[in-house]
Amino acid sequence: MVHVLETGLEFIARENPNGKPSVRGYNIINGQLTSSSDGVTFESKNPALLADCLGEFPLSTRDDVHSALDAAHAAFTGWAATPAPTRGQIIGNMGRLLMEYKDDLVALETREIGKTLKESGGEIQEAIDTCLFFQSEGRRLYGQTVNSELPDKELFTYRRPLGVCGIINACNFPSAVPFWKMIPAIMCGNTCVWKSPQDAPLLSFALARIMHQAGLPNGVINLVHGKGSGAGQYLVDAVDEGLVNKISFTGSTEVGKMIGEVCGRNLVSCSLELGGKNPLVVMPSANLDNAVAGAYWGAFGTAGQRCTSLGNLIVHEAIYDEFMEKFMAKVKSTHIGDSSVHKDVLYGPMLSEKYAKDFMIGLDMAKSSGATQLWGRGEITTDNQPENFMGNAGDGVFMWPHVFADVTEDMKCFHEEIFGPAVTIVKAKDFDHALHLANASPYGLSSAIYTNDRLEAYRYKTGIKAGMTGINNSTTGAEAHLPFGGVKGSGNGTRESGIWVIEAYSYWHAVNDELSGKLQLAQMDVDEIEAVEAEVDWAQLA
Ligand code: UN1
Repeated sequence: MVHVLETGLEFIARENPNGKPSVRGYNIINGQLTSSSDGVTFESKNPALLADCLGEFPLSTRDDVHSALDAAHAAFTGWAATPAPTRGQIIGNMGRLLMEYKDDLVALETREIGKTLKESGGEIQEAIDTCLFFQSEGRRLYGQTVNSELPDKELFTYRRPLGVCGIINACNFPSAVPFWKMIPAIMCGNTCVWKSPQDAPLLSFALARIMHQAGLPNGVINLVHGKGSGAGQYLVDAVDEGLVNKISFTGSTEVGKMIGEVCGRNLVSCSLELGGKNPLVVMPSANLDNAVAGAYWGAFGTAGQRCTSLGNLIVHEAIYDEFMEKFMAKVKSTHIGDSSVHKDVLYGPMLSEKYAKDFMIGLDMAKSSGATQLWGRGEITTDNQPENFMGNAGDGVFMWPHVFADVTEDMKCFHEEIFGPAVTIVKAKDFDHALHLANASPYGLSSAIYTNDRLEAYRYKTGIKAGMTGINNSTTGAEAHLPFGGVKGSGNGTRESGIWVIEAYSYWHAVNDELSGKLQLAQMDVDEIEAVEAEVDWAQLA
């Protein structure tokens, strides 16, 4: 049965320049719309048009987070006992509802975080793909039957849910990533407290509401809005209070390490998807136009605000000049603007003013590292705009595309992620040097190589230390059924997506069923079969 719900949102009086409404947003705790316990709110603003306010949302308090945790604990037993295929059916309903509302959600995502409509479309599709994949996982969620070493005894394995999961995601993938986390979590029978990203509360609310509309029982997913240092921190603190059985976090390496420490000292499982300085190598045998297209998209698509965005572009010296000529021509032609108004822009604004501020700090770091700034002049303003900027620069937080060349391994900007439209370019002497450079940053999320030499591609794929590698492809483009995640500073080895993520949201329960009616001791009561003593000369047959 599908429960049809009103959005539950009220419009608030506000004159947005684009005529769009502002709403009073709510947390969703135990299926009920609630405000923060002290009534304090924060605003969500359209980064392409800062005067456009999407609404006011509860700045959740510690009490609110605790209410959400209480609801998740209360719902756990019933949800864990719900047959997995039924849980899968509800997840399937979610996917179908997302399809039905796709166009509206795409427009909302673009309004709230400024991604192009095409990219928002790709992202909602990734959430749909995740639902459709895990709908049928609900019919699998297999355990095994295992042979015992003793007679009249059976062994089994079962996947069991962990309990209450704290979900904290970033706003650059505000639909796909929380679905990557919560869909497998609930499919395995867990319940969740979801701390929405500070810069995407309205979209998060819509998604959580749609999850309930799909038939999700109250309390299985509880949404709390707020800031990382507020609601996010309260959720992490709750690990120390024994109220959380799992944290799944996507965000910075610095915060990820802090979460890992808290979880570690409590022996609570955590999934950490963190930063990256993703390398892309271009070798002389590559199709250069193809390599330029992949590097350009990797660096500047999504305004460089993907975890998988290109960081270090490593170009073999033999084709450096030719590659750079083509690459820079593309960079200089970049169309930038608000995609909900201007078609065919490569990228829109920064995700929010906060991301814009942090990006400017990253640019200063690159400059003071000693790199050569080939292109880019910081924030786009009315009197500082590139040729193909579309719209009014002062309306939102837009950035030039930036290219830093002559980067070397000893520079800070070689090692540190710059979250935004900036690429650092390194020249390589030969393949071994390129592979060395690709491995030399502290991260290991995504990586790529453009080459038409099969042995080189093989050596790159076996020599690179990264969770993901593209061959003749960009650093981005994960699909919903492949494992996503990194090594080194990019995470703690857990994976999102596909069947692999199930390990992150369930534990193995080994059960033995003794049917013999007596106590049989493993290892000790096992019949020992000795090999027959015989002198056989096999050499005779050779
Ligand atoms: C992220 O940046 O956190 O592969 C997720 C990609 C997307 C997912 C990125 N499908 O770039």
